[in-house]
Amino acid sequence: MDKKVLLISVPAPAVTQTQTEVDYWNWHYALKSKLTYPNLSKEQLLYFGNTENQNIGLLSIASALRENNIAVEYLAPSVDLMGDKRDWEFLDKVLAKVESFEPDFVGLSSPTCSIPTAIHYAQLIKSVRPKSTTVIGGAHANGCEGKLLDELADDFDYIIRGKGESPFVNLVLNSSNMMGICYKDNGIMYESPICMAGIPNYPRPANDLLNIKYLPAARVFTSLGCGGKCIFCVDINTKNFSEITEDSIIAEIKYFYHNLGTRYFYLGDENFFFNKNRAFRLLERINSLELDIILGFQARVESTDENIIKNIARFHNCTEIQYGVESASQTILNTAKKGLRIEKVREICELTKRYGINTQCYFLAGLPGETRQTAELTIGMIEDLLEEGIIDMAEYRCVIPFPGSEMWNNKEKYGIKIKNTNWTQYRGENHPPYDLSTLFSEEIYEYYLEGLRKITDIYAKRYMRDFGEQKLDINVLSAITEGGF
Ligand code: B12
Ligand code: SF4
Repeated sequence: MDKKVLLISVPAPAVTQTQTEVDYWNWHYALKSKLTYPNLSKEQLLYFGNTENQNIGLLSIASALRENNIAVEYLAPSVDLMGDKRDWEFLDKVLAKVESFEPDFVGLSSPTCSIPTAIHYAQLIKSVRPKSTTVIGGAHANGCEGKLLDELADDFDYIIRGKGESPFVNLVLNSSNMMGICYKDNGIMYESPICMAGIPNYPRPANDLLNIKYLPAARVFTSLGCGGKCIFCVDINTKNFSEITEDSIIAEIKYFYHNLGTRYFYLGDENFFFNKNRAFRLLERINSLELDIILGFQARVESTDENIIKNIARFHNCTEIQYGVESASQTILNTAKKGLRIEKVREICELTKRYGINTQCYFLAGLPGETRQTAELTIGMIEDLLEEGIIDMAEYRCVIPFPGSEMWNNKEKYGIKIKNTNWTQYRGENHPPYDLSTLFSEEIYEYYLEGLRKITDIYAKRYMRDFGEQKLDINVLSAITEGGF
């Protein structure tokens, strides 16, 4: 009999934001709606939260399963399930689907903060359909080993670590190839190495499974990995930079444009300029499609230069480049293995602005070695760059030592004392679940809030100056906050 697989993207638990965070995100997205997504109407912006429906990892697995004639269904949150009701209404949907589809396997994709929810889902799925086999994968599972892996195996039948396409197919087809698949039997843990099967195995995500009709903004990867070594990173692809075929990227863009009304594409590669010639070729091809779309990119400061920016600027439809900066302290950057000279940040952002492209930079509070002085230095740098108009937007969060990161694996070396493994707390907007030898959790959190307050003040002044005292539409802003890039 043919096997059936249900794939579920487990939502992040709802958080109650402080007023500081509410204000910050409102002004952040008010600005972004003008600078980065100027082509999207109010109606389109209201559907922004649908980006959460796009779990590219699961959609790739779905594609691989289908190639092997395995029936697949896919469920992920969307804008019709926003706010407080989201958690339980999505769960209702999941359980109804389990009853109607009767899957043999249920695959759950979860970051660390959603693991308690994923466990709850797995238990309820088993109570509705005891015959189904539960499989957990994604960012948290990828980073688990030893005791954490053992604990995970108590709640799920199988754990798949690394790229999930081949292992999931092998599991469903009952293959003897157990690469990437871990499980516990009679109290004994069977652990297989993390699967890193490369790009030839990366099928185009099965985007037709997205259970939404409208996706005004979409993320498209053109490559995976970045060649970097940041100690806080848990991206499994980092060490193996790989490129997705150009034809499949073009097909994906056309699919989103024509079928889901996408008008903003975020080429979310960790480092879009890793292979410059390819990046330019790709942009030429996207441009020659002559679609009324806008593009945004993410890149590494150290891989960017004037020639690249000049080339990007030739395409009238690029509104934003995002750069990861993390800290203003060179010592902290060096400890974090960021591979970034701090003076390059100003230089590259200035160049980007000179060519008419908006800039957004990412910063972190609480990296190893953070002190009062370095936290203040970073906040001061953010303020200066924003006030001078060198960067347009800044995101500032607390760093989290996720399982699997170098920070997690070497806590003592980096002066990190984990306070708890209450996984729901493992996200950058919460009180950090750790103390540093140089700063307590509460102090890091206070700097995070102080940074947000300062950014918000500058945002508000800039918005008033450039766009006047327009009334902000709170519905639109909270919709973008759900899914903005
Ligand atoms: C795109 C993205 C998003 C998107 C889409 C998320 C989604 N559900 O897919 C949005 C913007 C919505 C998002 C939101 C969040 N994200 Co996010 N996101 C990413 C990002 C940049 C890329 C992920 C991706 O698509 N990669 C490409 C695909 C092909 O690879 P993949 O996801 O790793 O999937 C492969 C394997 O992991 C595995 N796999 C994945 N799922 C499953 C499931 C099963 C059953 C199996 C077998 C295998 C498997 O197989 C896949 C195919 O090979 C990563 C950073 C990164 N570069 O990895 C962060 C990242 C995954 N996000 C992260 C976080 C923390 C969040 C949020 C909690 C942020 C927040 N504070 O609210 C939310 C949680 C939302 C959620 N419930 O997933 C962390 C997770 C770390 C962790 N251990 O928890 C990451 C690693 C970034 C980071 N370092 O902080 N995110
Ligand atoms: S720049 Fe650093 S954090 Fe970003 S993907 Fe590369 S190694 Fe990971």
